[in-house]
Amino acid sequence: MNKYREVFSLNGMWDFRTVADDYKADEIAKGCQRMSVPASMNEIVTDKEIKEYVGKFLYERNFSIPIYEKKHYRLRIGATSHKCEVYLNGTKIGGSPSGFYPIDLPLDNLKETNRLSIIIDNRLDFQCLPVGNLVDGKQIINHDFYNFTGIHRDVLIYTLPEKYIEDISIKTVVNGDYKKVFVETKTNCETVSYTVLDRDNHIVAESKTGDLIIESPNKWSGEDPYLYTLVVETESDKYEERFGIRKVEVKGTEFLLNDKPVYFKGFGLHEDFTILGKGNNSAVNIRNFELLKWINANSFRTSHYPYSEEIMDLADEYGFMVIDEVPAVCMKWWDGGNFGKERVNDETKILHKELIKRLIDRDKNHPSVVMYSLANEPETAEDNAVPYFEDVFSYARTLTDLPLTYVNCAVVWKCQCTHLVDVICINRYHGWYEQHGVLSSVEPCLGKEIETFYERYKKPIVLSEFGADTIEGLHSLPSESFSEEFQMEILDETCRLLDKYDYCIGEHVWAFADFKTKQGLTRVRGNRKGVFTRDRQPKLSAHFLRGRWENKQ
Ligand code: GCB
Repeated sequence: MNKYREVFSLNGMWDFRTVADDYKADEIAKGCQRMSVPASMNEIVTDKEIKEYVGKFLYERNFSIPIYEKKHYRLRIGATSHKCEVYLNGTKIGGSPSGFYPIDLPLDNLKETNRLSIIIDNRLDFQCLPVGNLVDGKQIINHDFYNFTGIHRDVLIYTLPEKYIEDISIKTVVNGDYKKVFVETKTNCETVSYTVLDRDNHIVAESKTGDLIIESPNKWSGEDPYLYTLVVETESDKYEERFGIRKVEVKGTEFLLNDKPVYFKGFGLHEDFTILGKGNNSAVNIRNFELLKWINANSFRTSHYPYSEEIMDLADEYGFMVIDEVPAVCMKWWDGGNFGKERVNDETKILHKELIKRLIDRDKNHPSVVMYSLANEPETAEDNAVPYFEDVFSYARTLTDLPLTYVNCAVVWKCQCTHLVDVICINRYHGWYEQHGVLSSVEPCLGKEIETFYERYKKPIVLSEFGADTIEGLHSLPSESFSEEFQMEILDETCRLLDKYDYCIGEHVWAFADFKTKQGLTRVRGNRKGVFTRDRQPKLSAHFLRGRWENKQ
């Protein structure tokens, strides 16, 4: 919001109900209950049928806002899960093929009072991301997080002047002196000017062309996440975008930030909290970042989908390096034949590429994003996975200079796609899913695989998931699985192994906090591998990691 632009929030109470597949939103819905936005509905409702409903849901509300002539009105929905259609006063105005991404639509023909209807479809099949399976209307979910349904991020209306700034891309040139900044602006305005403000709001660079020089610039890093503000102003519009100056490079077996090697310390996270589900919440976001800081982490992965823009802003501010992941999760079903006509096919790939582009478009100006992850645990042992990922990776490389990876679960002896990545990220659960409870299996099994990965590819390796389900308050001496002691010991055992290899450049524990999953024999109220509980209190291993990461460089 500024002198040219207004923003109206449509967050709060909406009407809500399940609807039939042919529902068209052409009249005011009857039989609704109240529902909060942003939030998932699943842990709010008390009716089991609604909580577990597979199909379409209606969210509806009226709104009135001031109408100015000569202004564009746009609707911005941060994300719904999953697909959605949007109706204004009974007319369809757009939608989204996927959850986790912003939807931005023109709002024409506004009346004094308007009815906004959002129809969400929570079904997932092989042409969706995440991938799911639908058998005779029955939803089979194989990914290990609850299939939350709802409007998960802010719903806003914003105005634009007649001639406006549509997009800003900021490129900092970090060869040599780090001084140059190039800005590309998409706009139908005639005169554009650029000003860069430092952290104390002093002007440090000005230009009419978008090429700027900042003398003695401050770099963005974990220790000092220095952010500049770029102000783009035209004859009729203005936009402020923060950015940081930092250089990211993979050189040999090192991951360099501003020419210094970094070691990734942190977690795979989830957007997940009690009652709210996947609803964005500032209080929870800040608590998460405070805990990440407290535990001496320096990075995290947005497992397994793009997180809210508020989280990305906080990562810039707090100085966390982010591995930014697209929602390509669950391209591995145990019966095989994942990549081919019947399952993950060309249609899936078109969406996959579109979602890579939209993530990079959304997050390109965040200094915190240091690498993109193009999938989590696809079945890369299959022959058909090779042309699929060759195409996906070469497309992504046309969109960004940042390093790329996907998170691997195929053993080194079978994986066929590791040649595509800049950093090898592997998820391994020795001592948990393999040789359960046997801590002594970690070193020989994981060690052998890490060494083979290195011998074959000579690339840096991050252990992007490892851990053990742990019930807080459960203690055992000597340790047994599910106890707080066991979790601490398995993390200790694994981390000490990683210390042996200088080409291992990071450890991301699974997971930051306990999170909700579908019901299952191995899930006691969800996945309990959190180092923090679901209400964000530390388990024993949090204290262990805090000490380890304080000293680990
Ligand atoms: C994995 C998945 C993650 C699961 C985790 C587990 O490999 O990437 O989504 O939650 O294992 O705990 O099983």
